[in-house]
Amino acid sequence: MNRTLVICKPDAVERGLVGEIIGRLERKGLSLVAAELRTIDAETAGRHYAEHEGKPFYGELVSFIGRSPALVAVVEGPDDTWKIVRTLMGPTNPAEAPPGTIRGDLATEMGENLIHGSDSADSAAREIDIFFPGLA
Ligand code: RTP
Ligand code: MG
Repeated sequence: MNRTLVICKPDAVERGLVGEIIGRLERKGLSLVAAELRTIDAETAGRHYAEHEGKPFYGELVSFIGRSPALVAVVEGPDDTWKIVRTLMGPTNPAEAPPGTIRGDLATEMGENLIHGSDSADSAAREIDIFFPGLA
């Protein structure tokens, strides 16, 4: 089995879409290994989004991800589970995300795109270790 990190971002919790989002992952055949509602502090957000440090949207991103509680989860499935989650999520910009994807069906804005999923096997291991040490 293979694991990845999923975050139902603050907008998803605020809009009451956590069940819808996690339900889509579960219906696909993936399972929850861990899940916790938590307000992500700036230091943790900085570690999680380290690859984006220095980019114009970085400050807004860190502030958004910590503005209210998020549902942080470890999801398990077969090989390359991170890729399965990314396919279900759709592209970063909801305006370009096709219908049938989480972002395509449920979001309109780049800055409020509901869900984070690790973007590689290495990212999945690194990110799980930030939020749930030992679970990767
Ligand atoms: P995420 O990490 O949150 O799962 O999203 P992602 O992989 O689809 O996109 P990524 O490139 O990692 O960007 C992280 C988040 O930063 C915001 N962003 N804004 N204005 C922009 O050009 C821009 N680019 C990225 C998005 O909210 C994206 O989810
Ligand atoms: Mg990303």
